[in-house]
Amino acid sequence: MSDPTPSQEPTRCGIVAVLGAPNAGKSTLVNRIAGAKVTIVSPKPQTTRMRIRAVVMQGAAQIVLTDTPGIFQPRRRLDRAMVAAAWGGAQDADLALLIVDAKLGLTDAVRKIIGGLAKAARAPWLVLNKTDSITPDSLLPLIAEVNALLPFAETWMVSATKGDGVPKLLEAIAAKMPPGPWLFPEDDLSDLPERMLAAETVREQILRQTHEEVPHHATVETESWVDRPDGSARVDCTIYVGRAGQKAILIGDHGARIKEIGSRARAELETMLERRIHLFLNVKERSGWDEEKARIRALGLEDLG
Ligand SMILES: Nc1nc2c(ncn2[C@@H]2O[C@H](COP(=O)(O)OP(=O)(O)OP(=O)(O)O)[C@@H](O)[C@H]2O)c(=O)[nH]1
Ligand SMILES: [Mg+2]
Repeated sequence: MSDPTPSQEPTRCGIVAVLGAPNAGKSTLVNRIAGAKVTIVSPKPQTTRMRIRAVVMQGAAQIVLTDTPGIFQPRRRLDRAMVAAAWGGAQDADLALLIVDAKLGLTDAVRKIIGGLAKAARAPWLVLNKTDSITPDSLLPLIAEVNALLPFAETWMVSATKGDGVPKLLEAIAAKMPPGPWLFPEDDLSDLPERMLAAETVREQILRQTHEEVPHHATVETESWVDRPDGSARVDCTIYVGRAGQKAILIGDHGARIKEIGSRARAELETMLERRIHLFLNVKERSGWDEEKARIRALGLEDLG
């Protein structure tokens, strides 16, 4: 049998929550640290709707990285469940990272999150992201401004898309993990079940290919997953939208948009799962789905009423 820690270094393990305002680059950073795509990314805010775990090995340390939904002022029942999932992630963590879009700086949304973090027992770390899109001399005033609100234990500057600063951040996180046994098998990169992965991959394409109100008024559920003897799988997903107009946009001229969403999502899934996928999408109009318990629970979220 092979020894999992040939260096004899005692194992360490910890949970790290990645928090911040919508669109700060949390999921991009999680994927960059994990070295693989575990969570969907889009240019639109409120992309991530649930907590998604990525297990990252760094020497004798296992880092259980938790991507969370962006924290914002919730209006819908769905929003409330998303924001609660994000704060829940912070509570369970050994270390919380606050990701801030350095270009946007200290917005009201960031101030509110800092207010929430101030109640936590452990001082979080500040991670200024998108450093590729700013001039470096704006960073020091921003760091001072943020730390005046709450003294962060450490401050890091990264570009999640380019990777600048990420290896050093990863090393520092690993060094901070408390001694203890690993919580997950080493090769257990993510916790997303295949059905959820399929739904999320379709949703990512909706976020990328449609605009205005459509992405935030759409949800995707995998209705059935059938493994075929030839190694392929037939996957049927339902997309719920709030209104007839949104359904029309999603389907597009002669079905062109939904076809493109399906074909890109299928290609992505085939790459991730390394098998052939036959993906079938069915669009349903369902007004008020974002207030429905069953739809919220289907996202793996806890309904708060
Ligand atoms: N220029 C630049 N863009 C970035 C960087 N990191 C992320 N982005 C972009 O920011 C947008 C949002 O990225 P996400 O990773 O989805 O952001 P998020 O914080 O997970 O967003 P939510 O899930 O909606 O809360 C995408 O268009 C990313 O490509 C970065 O380091 N530099
Ligand atoms: Mg995200």
